[in-house]
Order: sequence, then structure tokens, then C-alpha cells
Amino acid sequence: MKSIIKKISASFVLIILISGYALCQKLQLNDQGYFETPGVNVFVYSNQYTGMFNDEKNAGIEIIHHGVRTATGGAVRLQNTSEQWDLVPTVADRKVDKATNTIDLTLKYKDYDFDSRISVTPKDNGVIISVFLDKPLPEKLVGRAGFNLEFIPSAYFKKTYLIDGKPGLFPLYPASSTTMDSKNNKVLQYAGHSTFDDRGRNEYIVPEPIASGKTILMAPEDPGNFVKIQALDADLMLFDGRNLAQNGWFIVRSLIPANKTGKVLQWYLEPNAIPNWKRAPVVQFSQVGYHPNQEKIAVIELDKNDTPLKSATLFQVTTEGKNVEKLTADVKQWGKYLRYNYAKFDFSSVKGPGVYFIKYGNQSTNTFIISPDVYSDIWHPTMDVWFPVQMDHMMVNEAYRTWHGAPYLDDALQAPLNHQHFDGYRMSDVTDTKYKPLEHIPGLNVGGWFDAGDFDIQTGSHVTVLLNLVDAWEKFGVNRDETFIDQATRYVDIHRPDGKPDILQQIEHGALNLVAQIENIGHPVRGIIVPNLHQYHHLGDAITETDNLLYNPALKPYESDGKSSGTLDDRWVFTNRSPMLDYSASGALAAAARALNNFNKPLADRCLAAAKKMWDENSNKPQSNNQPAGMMFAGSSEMSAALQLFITTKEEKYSKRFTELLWPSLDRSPGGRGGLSSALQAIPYMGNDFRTRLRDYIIKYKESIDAYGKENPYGVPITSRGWGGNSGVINFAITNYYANKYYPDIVNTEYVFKGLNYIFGCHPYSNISFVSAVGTVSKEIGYGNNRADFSFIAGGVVPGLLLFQPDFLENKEDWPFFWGENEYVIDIGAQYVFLSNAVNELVSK
Ligand SMILES: [Ca+2]
Ligand SMILES: [Ca+2]
Ligand SMILES: [Ca+2]
Repeated sequence: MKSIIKKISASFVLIILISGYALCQKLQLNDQGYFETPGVNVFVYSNQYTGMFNDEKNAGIEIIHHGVRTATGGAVRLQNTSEQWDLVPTVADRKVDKATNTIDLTLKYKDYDFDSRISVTPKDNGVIISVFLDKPLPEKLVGRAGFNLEFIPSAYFKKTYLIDGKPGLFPLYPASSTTMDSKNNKVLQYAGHSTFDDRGRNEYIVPEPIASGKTILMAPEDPGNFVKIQALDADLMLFDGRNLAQNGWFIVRSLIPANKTGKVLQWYLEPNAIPNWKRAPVVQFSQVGYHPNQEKIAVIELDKNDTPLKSATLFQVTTEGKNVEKLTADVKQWGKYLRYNYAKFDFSSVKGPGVYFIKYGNQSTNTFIISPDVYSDIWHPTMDVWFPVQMDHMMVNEAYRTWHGAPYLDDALQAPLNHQHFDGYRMSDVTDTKYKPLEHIPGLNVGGWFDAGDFDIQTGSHVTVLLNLVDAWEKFGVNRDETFIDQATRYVDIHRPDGKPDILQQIEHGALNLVAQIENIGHPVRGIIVPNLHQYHHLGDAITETDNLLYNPALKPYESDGKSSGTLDDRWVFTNRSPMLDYSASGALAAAARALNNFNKPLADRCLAAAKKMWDENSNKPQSNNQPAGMMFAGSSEMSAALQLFITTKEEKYSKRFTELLWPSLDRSPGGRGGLSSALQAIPYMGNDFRTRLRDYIIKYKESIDAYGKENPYGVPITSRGWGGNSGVINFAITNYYANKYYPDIVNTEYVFKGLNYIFGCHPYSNISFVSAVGTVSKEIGYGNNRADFSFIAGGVVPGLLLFQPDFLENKEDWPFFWGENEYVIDIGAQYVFLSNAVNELVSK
């Protein structure tokens, strides 16, 4: 009897304990595999470090705090403030255990034969993070290995911290102390490269902590960003990562003790949750506005615990400055996509030109325009400003501002053999040229554009730019002249007409570098880029990334005779030859030859000669069948070359080869976009049978693009991890433009507008235009080469939204340093110029 009572009461107590335990923990491990409570998500390696850029600030233990990702990189790290190319741990044995409400994993540093285990589990209002070692810390890592968690500075600017009760301000600009140490003590960086230019002194910088203690309260005054961290058996240190790298974050860190195994470190981490927090609705629409006759549908992004309102209202701002209700209409539920619910507000019936805004609940959007000419200027910033700023080998001026001097006049050295470059370039064990490793290759310091926010010449993206600009020139007669470009004196002046169409001057500028590659090397090259990592992260005027003096091995490093220097900083040319590159350059140059024919005849002739040379040298080669995947890629660039050479020369051998390659490629991916867009571009040159035969493929394509409308509320292809998907969306809209042009009964114009609306603000996460300075509210923080100034380059188009697994799309507008979200690249810029002109043609009909 007694024992039965004992048993009953014991299990009763257990039940109370379990339920009490569950009640006092706010965070729960959800079905998506992360810890969740309204307002706080803790990700534990839902996202892992990938690729060669290593510290990408998008992996490890991360916090989504009231809808914003504010902390990342929770991991055992080997530096106080890890940089982009510092070693990162790989993850093994990640276990998400709902029964114990725990995520466990092992972190490995192969280079140091060092493993640690991490366990994260909820406790009270936060989580406990525990670090375990099975073997004591390797000697080399004592005082170096620690547990780090990084906080985005922009969320903590103008806010305070308390560390063991002692107050401090988060610095707006890095100015905390550093010390120097011998390079011999430095932990390795990616592939033995170094981000630091020690000027030959064999040393490196060690950041010192701003503050230390046992408990830190970050932004206690701000419930939205308040985070408490307690080290249960160690000290906490607060660092500012920006002393070493402008893209650094605020870092809270505890060192792992020497000579210990088992549980070596434990933190209690508590991100404050505002009670009953719900994310405010985001009303998404085109910041550029709408043509009167197009569909006008705003998408409303809602917290999953939010209930959609019944209706929304469109207001017009009158000439008297009054807000007049124009339309109240139902808000229609669309459903769930990733982590939010979506609804739509259709105001297509409003067609009157004017200034409007949307009111949803007590939230009013910024104003936007409905007008027949909303699209007429949308590409001007890209052609007038963005492309000029990206021009290599030129000084670029704009009114009182000089964007950069004429850089890389010391181009370029033959890259050495068997070299893996940190920006993805590679050299095999042959050069495929007549030059010796590190020998100067003449003639390359001309033309070309900085590929992106870095300063290399990427031949592949030049090909895309040339094809799109030639297409825009030929189809729409784009003859805007707002740029002065003088190749002879290497001078560019923005907002200064010179009597020559800018688009032809840009085509000329791209062609100059591609032709120079083929003439001086014998074939196009993968790219031209600085050799040292400490050069590569350059922020500032491009002219100072190298010394602009030819390398002279007879001089010592940093020594100069005024004409040459002993510093090995000239860019390297990655020269391995590939049929794919040969063919794609051939296509681009054949196209450029047409555009330049009446503009710069000698260059046009050189372009066509180079294009034919690349075609002949490749098409006379025996076919190899043992690399089907590579052949397929080569096939699509061969197709492009064949088409462009045919359009330029009208020689039948090219059209024959084009169609030979085209139809099988269309059959390989029914409904796909790749070959289809070449086919559509070929229609005017191929005759009626061709157009009739293509029709079935367009019907299949239409089915495939309609599937996007079921996947997400925007009806466009949204990717991805690594790099945002805006280029895919723009290409989708371009293909739809062509499909509509030739098959308007199958694909209507709304499939073009859908892509544009998305780029201009009708997209997840926020409602800003992804084209800087285009639309009422647009990207004012971009990853251009001016990113350290938290600024933008007008007309640059960013990659857009990055997916953080499992369900979080992000595009930060207060932090420029995520290249996958914010880095402008030249190919998307040219595609955007084409699409903008295509849409203007569309609405003028
Ligand atoms: Ca690059
Ligand atoms: Ca001009
Ligand atoms: Ca140099």
C-alpha cells in the first residue's frame, strides 16, 4: 500500500516536473528543426559554412530576432574576430532530437586535427549552449580556440551594453585597441593566403577586447534587440571585428580552457522575446509604379500568427495634396510560402494617372505612380552611372566627384601553373599560351568592366553584357547619350554627352578587352585578377589596388624606378583554354561586330576576325564524346556563336549548325528556358517553319512558368542559396517578352510585368526596389566597390533574396556586406537594360 502510494506520487511529481519544465521554456524545437517562440528563432547549423569564401556570416548558431537575423557564426572559432577567409569548422553528426529538445553536432578543424562537440537545448527563456572536448585542446590552439557568437553592428548602433553591470556604448566606428604578434603564431587562412599586407614584416594584428566579464546584456534598453549572455564557467569578451575587416561584426567570445576534456564551456543565451509579438505586415508592390493597363496586385506578407484583414484601400494623392479613397477591395488569402502567410490586394481597375498609396489596417505605404510612362527612365541610372563606374582602365568622373582613376595599367602577368585562386580561378599544369609563368602579356590594359564589387575582368560576364547590349541596340535603337568616353586619354565623364550613343561606347569598351585577349594570347581567357588576397578585398579607388607600374623582378618589393616596381602586384591572367569560352566569346564578338560596324569599323573588323578564328579553330577539332556534361555547356555556347555568326555573315554553315544543336537541346529540357531563349531570338532570321515548329515548345514552357504561381505568391522563379535569384527573374521576364512577341496568344504581357514588379519591390522580406535609385524606395545600401561607405551605385541591380534554410528569405538594407544579397554584377545590369527597353516597347504598343 505504502509503496503503491509512493509510486503514484512519484509519477505524479514526474508529470508536474515535465509539464512545469515545458511551461518555463519558451523556445521549442519545431518541425523545421530550429528553436522557436514568437519573436525569437535560434538556428543551430540549419545553415553551414560553404565554399571558399569561408566566413560568410550566414552559418552556425544564428538568431532571428523579431523577424531580423541579428546574430550568426555561433561556433568554435580560432580567432578573436574571424575574417572572411579564416578557417571555418566543418559539421559532422548533426542530430536534431525532438524528444530531448536538443540539437547536437560535432565541429571539425581538419588542419589542426581538432574536434569539438556542441549541444544546444532550451532553458528558461533562452538556450544553454555547451561545448565538449573528448581530447584536450591542441597546443597550437591554446589561447586561440574559443566559442564565438557574432552580432550585426547595424542592429546595435546607438545602443548600450552592460557587462557585469558596467555600462558601455557599442562603437559606431571601430577604434578599439589592437596589438601585433609574430606571423609564426597566426592560425592559417584559406589555402595559405593572407588577408593582411604586412609589408614584409612577418607580423599580424590581434584585436583586443572592448570589455570583459561574466554576463553581458546587449541593448537592454531595446526589447527588440535585447540579448543576455552568461558564461557559466568562463569569461566573456566583447570584440569589434571591424578593426580587421569592414565587414566584421560585434563578437562575444569565451576561450576554451587548456588541458580540459568533457564539458569545457557553457553559455546561457537569452534573446528577449516581446510578449505576443507578431511581425508587422509588409505590403509589397512595384516602387516604380504601374502602367494604367497592366495588372496591379499588391502582395501582403503576414506573420503566421496574424489574421489577414478583410480589405485594403488604395488612396490617391490629389493636386491639392489631399488623400482621397479611390478603391477599397477584398484582401484575398493566397496561402503559406516558407515561413509567412500571404494575401493579395488587386487594384487593377484603377487606371487613372496619378500618385497613389495603399492603406492596410493602420499602415500606409509610401507613394507610387500610375502613368503611361512609368518605365521610360528606369534604365537611365544603369546606363548613365552604373556602367561608367564599372569601366576598367579608365578614369571615371561625375561632376565634382571622381569615382576612380585609370587603374591596372600594369596589366597583366601570365598566371603561374597549378594555381587555385581564391576567387575561383584555376590554372592547370599548362598555360595554353606562349608566355612563361609571371611573364608580362602585352596589350591587355584596355577596355573591360569591373565584374562586380571586386575589380576583376571576368570574360564570361563580359560575353553576357555584350550580347544583351547589342540586342538592346539592334532591337530598340537605344541611342541615349549622357556619357563622355575618350579611349585615347582614358577619361569618362558622367552626365556629359559627347555626340556618341553610350550603348555603342560601352559595347566598344567590352569588345576592346575581349579582342585584346584573343589577339595577344590566341584565345579568350577565364579572367584577369589580382594575385594576393590582401589586394583582393580592396575597398577604395581601384587605381590603388596595384601600383600601376609594370612588375620588374630586378627591383626589390616596394622599390620603384618610376616606370616599374619590384612589387608583385600586377594582375594575373588565367589562361587555360576551353571550347565553351572560345565559342561564347566568338558569339559575343560576332554580335559586337554588327553594332560597331558603322561606329568603329576597324574594331568591328577585328571583332569579326577574332569571332571567326575562334569558330574555325574549334569546329575543325575532332569531337570528343567522353565529357557529356561539359559538351552540353560547350553546346549552348557553340549554339550562341553559330546564331550570332549567322546573323552577322548570313553564311548558311552557321544556321545549319545552329538548328542541328538547337532542337535536341530543347528536347533535353522540355519547358526549360536555356535553349528556348536562343530559339526565340533566332525567329526573325529563321523563317516561318522554324516559328511554327517552336510553338509546341512555347506551350510546354508556359506550363512550366505557370507552376511558379503555385509555388509562391509572386509567380516568378525565386531561388536560392549562395547567390540571390534576381538574374533568374530578369531572364524569365526577358524570355517571356520574346515569347509574348512571337506567341502572344500563349504568353501574355503580364508574364513580363510579373518579373519587373518583383525586381521593383513586389517580393518577400521587404518592399524596396532591387535597382538602386530606381523607384520611390530602392536599395540605398549595396555591395558596390563603395560598400564600406554604406552607400550605393545608381542603377546597380542586386542579386536580391538569399534563402537561409529552412525557411528564411533575407535581403539586408542596413548592412551592405552580403554579396549574395547585395552585390551588383555587370551581367545582370545589361540584362536589366535590355528588359527595360523591351518593356517600353511593350507598353508603347
Ligand atoms: Ca570576381
Ligand atoms: Ca556618349
Ligand atoms: Ca604593378
